[in-house]
Amino acid sequence: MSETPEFSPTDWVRDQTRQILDAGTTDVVQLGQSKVVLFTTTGAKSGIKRYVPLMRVEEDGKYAMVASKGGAPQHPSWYFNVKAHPEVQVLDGDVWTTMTARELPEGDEREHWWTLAVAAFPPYADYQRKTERTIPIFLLEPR
Ligand code: F42
Repeated sequence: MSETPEFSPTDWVRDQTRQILDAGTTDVVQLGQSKVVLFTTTGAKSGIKRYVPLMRVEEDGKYAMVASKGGAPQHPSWYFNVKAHPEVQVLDGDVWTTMTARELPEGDEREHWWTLAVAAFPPYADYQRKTERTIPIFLLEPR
């Protein structure tokens, strides 16, 4: 990548990101039984590139980014960054791929990906119960 992305200001997220980059693979980090992938995003206002680790929700080479932020009342900052700059990179295992993200509207496709997301990481269901917002899902397809 041409420019070195910034790390999260949150300690545990920064530590997991560093573990992945040091090992060169996402295989070294899990939350419980669930796998993690590493994205890079571009700041909506700043244009700054940042690393964003998220749970691995994948099907047929497509990925979902689930903007759960632990069931917080507000969307994570990266949600606005991906809306503004839908081209993201994803590291899954030791392979980086460039993808284009689009937010899924309410409907069958979103339902399908929400089911996959909860199967991949069951706490997402608790996070949705905790918050009044509908947790956004981006679908990512190879460019
Ligand atoms: N978060 C999730 O939402 N979903 C997941 O599935 C998930 C899994 C996961 C697995 C491992 C792990 O280590 C972390 C995981 N996280 C997951 C946490 C995730 O990586 C993020 O830390 C979390 O979602 C919060 O995202 P955030 O973007 O709100 O993070 C804050 C702390 C942050 O980094 N803020 C920055 C800052 O400097 O304060 C970014 C600010 C920013 O993006 N500014 C934009 C800009 O232009 O530069 C403007 C944004 C705007 O509002 O327009």
